[in-house]
Amino acid sequence: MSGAESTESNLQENRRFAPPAEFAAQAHIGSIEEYEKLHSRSIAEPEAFWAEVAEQLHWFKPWDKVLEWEAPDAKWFVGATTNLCYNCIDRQVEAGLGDQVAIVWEAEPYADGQPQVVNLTYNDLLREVSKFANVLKSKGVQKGDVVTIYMGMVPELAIAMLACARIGAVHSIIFGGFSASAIRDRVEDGKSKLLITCDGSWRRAKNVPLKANVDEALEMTDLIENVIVYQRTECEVHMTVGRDHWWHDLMDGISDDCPAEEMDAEDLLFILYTSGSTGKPKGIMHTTGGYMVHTYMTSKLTFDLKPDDPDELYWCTADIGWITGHSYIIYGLLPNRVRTLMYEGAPNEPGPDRFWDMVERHKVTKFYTAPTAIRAFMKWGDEHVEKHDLSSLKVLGTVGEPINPEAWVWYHEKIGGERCPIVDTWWQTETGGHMLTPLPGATTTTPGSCCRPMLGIDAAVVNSDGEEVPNNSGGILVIRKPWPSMLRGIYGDRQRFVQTYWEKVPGMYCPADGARVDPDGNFWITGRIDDVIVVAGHNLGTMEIESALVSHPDVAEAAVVGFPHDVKGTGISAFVITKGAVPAPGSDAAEAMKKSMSAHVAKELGPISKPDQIRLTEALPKTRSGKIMRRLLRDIAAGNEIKQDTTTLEDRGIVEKLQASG
Ligand code: 6R9
Repeated sequence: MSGAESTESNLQENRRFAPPAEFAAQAHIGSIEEYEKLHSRSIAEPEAFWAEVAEQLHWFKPWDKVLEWEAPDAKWFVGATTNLCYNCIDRQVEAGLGDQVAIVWEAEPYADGQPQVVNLTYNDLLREVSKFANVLKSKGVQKGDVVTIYMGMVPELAIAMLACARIGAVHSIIFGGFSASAIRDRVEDGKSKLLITCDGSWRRAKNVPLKANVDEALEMTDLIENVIVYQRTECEVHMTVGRDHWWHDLMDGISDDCPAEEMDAEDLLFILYTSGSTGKPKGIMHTTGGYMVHTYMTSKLTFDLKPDDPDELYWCTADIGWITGHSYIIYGLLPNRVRTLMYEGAPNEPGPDRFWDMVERHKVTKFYTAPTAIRAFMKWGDEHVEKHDLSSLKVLGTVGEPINPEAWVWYHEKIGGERCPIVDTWWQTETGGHMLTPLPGATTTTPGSCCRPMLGIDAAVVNSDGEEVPNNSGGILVIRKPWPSMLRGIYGDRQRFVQTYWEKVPGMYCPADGARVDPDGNFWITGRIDDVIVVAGHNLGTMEIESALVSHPDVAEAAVVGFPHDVKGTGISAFVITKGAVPAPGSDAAEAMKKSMSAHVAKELGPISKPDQIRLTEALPKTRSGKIMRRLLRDIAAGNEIKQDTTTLEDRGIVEKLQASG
């Protein structure tokens, strides 16, 4: 089964799954009629609708106006002040609920066969976050400064980000799987002067050398004045005197009194980099008030969160280094006063049942993961699932890429015991929170479709003139009205922001995904319409991988495309023109060269960008005007028969050669 086949078969998909009556009866939104009524009103009267949601949160000063909109610039909750960290923590403490658990953390590796689990209450968080906020201040961090965070999945990562939000510093979190040059690029783009990291992080019982990667990055830029190092794996690290400080030394004896800064609703909360279709990653900007309101509401509705149920335990398996972790491990969850589970390590360590073992031991109620993980579990075998009691689960979610119906049905049967509604959530780093998704108590789902727009979201599928296309015809997905957690820009690049998102279909937000709407009004995402590929749920720019390849000494030119991959959804296929003679296909020299190129990409960009296939060649199929025929490369990579017209090719023999070299 592959991603591409699934798109084909989706047109025939006709299975329907209604929410179980018992679930619907207790849900925040319990019928499709109720959803439709609320949705229509949210589109007709957006300001009144969002104001009612915002009123459920804490504001130091109320807004004068809900929305000021002049495309592409939105200002939400104009004139209001608030603090997201305050809404995550202090509010619960002030309501007398400080002893309740906020974050449950499970470590890797398992010590003595017993997993180490840490519970952090709202009181614990308030103390630790306030202390660390004072540490940041003591190092000169001020409101508006960009703080870079490059850590593993330890509670201190949550503490660090919340501490930034508390004092109004803008965090820029870098996924721990990225390499030194990615750190350098982001530090320089954000002009960041302080960086927080760990000595190392645990993944599959191996130490990931985070601090060593930072050291390498900081040899390439001198912007960073202070590095704070949290000790996790106790691996050997080099500490540069005057620049590097241990987290525990700085926290020792510092005051735990640090009131939350009053932030303007439109003050920058964080930047998070996402791949674009040109080489350079985009620093997506999110601001305080709107992002808070949207992630709060969508967490509550999509997962039907119940703060007053003492058994409620929500688990999103993403890394906090991605938007999913930002919005749906921390910022959307804590204001909902629901326990959120964070885990360190990998889905198959210590065994291929790690997730199900965790669900059983912790009695997880709401579970959110990616299709790529689901497909991996399918492949590893049902026996790892069947030995665990998963009866605590109530809602299952997916995010990151289209889910093929087979994986959806497996998730429904094997994990959800045919009783849990599945929410297939479509959204992006740029949208901040859920945009298209079923609501678990209201929506009759169909495998592979992310169903309907979230409340307040005006989504449509249009042609390039912005006109809606008929049902079941493919088109461009657009969002026609502003929403609170929309990106406010690309850090330092106004022009790119306007061009990337607002010019394809004038006046509407264009996420660069293709889609269609079926006759029931359900949305189906058909894939990216730009040069971004979604690999194992991660956005990768093909251009970025191409530039990494070209910086290898043996590479003259490279073209990268996606191809259907059983587990990752999309795999990475690279076509490389070598500088010297092309080694014979299958020879040791060819294999060694490919290996060295792969390792080079992993080093430049991180292991997730490593090509799954490399074809070494003396030429690439190009049109006479010199354009690489990417569509043709996609077919070759997928092993498809070439049906396209290749008459415009400069050298037609090249296609056969490439097919033979795969
Ligand atoms: C949250 C996140 C965004 C891109 C997006 C789309 C793809 C995400 C999806 C989905 C189909 C879903 N995508 N969720 N495609 N169905 N439920 O993943 O953000 O990393 O920015 O990626 O991922 O192509 O445009 P981000």
